[in-house]
Amino acid sequence: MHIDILTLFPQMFDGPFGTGIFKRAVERKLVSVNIHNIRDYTHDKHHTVDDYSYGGGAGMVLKPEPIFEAVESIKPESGEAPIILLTPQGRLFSQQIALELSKYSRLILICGRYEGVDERVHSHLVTDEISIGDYVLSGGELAAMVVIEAVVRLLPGVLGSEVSPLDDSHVAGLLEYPQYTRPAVYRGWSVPEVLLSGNHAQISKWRHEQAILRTLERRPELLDKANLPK
Ligand code: 4HQ
Repeated sequence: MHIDILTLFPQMFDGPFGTGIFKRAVERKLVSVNIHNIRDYTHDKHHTVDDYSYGGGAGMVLKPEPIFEAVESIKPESGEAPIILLTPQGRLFSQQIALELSKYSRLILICGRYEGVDERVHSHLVTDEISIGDYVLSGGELAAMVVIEAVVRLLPGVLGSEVSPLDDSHVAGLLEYPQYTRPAVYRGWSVPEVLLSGNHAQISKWRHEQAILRTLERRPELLDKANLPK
């Protein structure tokens, strides 16, 4: 998969992309990323990317021209890649959407700043709008990183063969069961007996029950969508 990111703060991506699973995926050529500075697509001497909002009001709006031109500069080779804007007005990001995006060979993500981007970017350039949740960020960069991290780990070969992303909690529609490691007793708190029993059928049953109980207590609305036997 190839990912293009449009941003005014390219340095923000250095940390996450230079670490861990993502770095390894890039090294193994399972994913490639190109970060484009929106400011590079301005033509005036001050490299202006924002302007006042027509009609007045506080805050600046990102101008359409540099964003259109940045996308057009990468578009010739991009084919049917979705052009995704990170915005609180987008569809709420989920594991289901991560899976959907993981099927594309190419993604283009646009990170806004200030009070937002000119409406013509929404209406005539982007093909998808995604929100990572109902809270306000200062820019779309962290939201883009969240989306990319969730998508990239679904690409074939990115996780080791030992772990399947299809076993993850939100895939099954339930929260994760409790996990323990050594020591068996820590400060007087013991690991549940069944996990030390070596009885794998009983362990599976216990974990499934715990996952359901936890989901019922903390996120009951998830149970409606989970496919559980009667
Ligand atoms: N933004 N999920 C970028 C967000 C946001 C979110 C606010 C997007 C500021 C300029 N993006 N604008 N929540 O809060 O995606």
